[in-house]
Amino acid sequence: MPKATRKKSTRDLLGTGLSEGSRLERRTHEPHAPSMAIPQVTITPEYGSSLELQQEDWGSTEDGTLRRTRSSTSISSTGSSTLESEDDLLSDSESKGRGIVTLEQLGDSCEVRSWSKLKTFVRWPLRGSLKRKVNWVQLAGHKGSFKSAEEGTILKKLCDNERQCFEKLQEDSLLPFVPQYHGVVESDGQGFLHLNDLLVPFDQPNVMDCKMGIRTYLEEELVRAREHPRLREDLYKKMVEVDREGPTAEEHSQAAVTKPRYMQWRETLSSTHTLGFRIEGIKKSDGTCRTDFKKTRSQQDIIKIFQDFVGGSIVILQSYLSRLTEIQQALTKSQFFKQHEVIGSSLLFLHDASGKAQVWMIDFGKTTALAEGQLLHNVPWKEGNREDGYLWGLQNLIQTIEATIESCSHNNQTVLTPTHNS
Ligand code: I3P
Repeated sequence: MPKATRKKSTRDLLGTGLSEGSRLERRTHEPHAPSMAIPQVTITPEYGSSLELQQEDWGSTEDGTLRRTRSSTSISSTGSSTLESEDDLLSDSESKGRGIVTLEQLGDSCEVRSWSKLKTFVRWPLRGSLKRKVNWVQLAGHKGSFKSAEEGTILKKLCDNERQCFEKLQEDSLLPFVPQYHGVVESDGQGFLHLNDLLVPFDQPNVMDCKMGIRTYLEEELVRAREHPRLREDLYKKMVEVDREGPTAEEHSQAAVTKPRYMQWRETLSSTHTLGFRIEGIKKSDGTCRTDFKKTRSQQDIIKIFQDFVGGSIVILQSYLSRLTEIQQALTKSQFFKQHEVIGSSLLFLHDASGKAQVWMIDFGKTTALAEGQLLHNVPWKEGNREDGYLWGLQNLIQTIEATIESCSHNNQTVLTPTHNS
């Protein structure tokens, strides 16, 4: 394997910390909108009796279309770890993954052996006597997808589709809003995207992952589910954990559901359908993590969660608002955005007690190239039109932050000017 060249980036938002003599062998790659009616897509599975549970992921073909692979994944984005393997810390027992988890309980207690799908990594210094240093936890997403790297950077399991996105983004107006990309590296025989750790500039950050768009699965997944329906017991279990009434009688009798069915149920239950974004997970500086937002749908509920997330700070909300507005403006200029369907991508919110606040666009594993101008990003999705609702969701997110600022101002006024009864 040739020693790869490192791309020096002029952008230094978060610092790279790449050192010579890295143990990583490098490869050559361098790096209020109208309400939207969501048509229900009918899946007509030929329910079979054998339930084969497989972990599949999306990779891309040379022409840029996505295909299922077994090795790549639409995972996220940020962090670093001193663990040898994140699986040591996090694994599959959904039953424990529903509520608040205190990070101090991590490590040997295995309290968070809980989330089978873990997306956003959060670096977090843990207190207490752990046998080894643990400074990571994931909020959501695919487990085992991240590795530690040189200081200030992380390795994210290679998904070729995401690699292509990062490479195209290097020349795009969205560049200041995505994690700095240092190319592809190989470690222990596996490929990884080498990215900046977004948490580095923060001291005990508060972190929130919001998944964007009105749709979280690809149209290709629907087609596949119709042609080759695969029943999944794990998704059925996740469904009944949240809502016993979720599955149909037939699904109950089979104790399994197809993935598009599960994804659509998730979207309808949460604010994905009503607002075009949903909260996936929150880690607060007090050490708690919440991932129990599957039923969080109304704007009022989201406002309360945002308010709690920022501790009522209008300054932080205003920073978030201005960053989101910058992202919105960059999206309108972006060639990349004009030419891609953006599915399953998140906005990562970060702030700390100093008042520093940032928002980053992350997770491009399911972002697919399309002909320029094919998508408007703010009109309803109908099977075949590929619309993702990203701009619509962003506009609603901005409005929700504005409403949260109003609500915080009102609360502050109430505190400052109590009513006096004479
Ligand atoms: C998961 C979530 C992930 C999805 C995963 C779901 O549900 O929707 O985005 O992975 O599918 O199980 P939940 O958030 O309720 O845990 P992809 O985005 O990669 O499709 P999977 O189980 O097939 O990995």
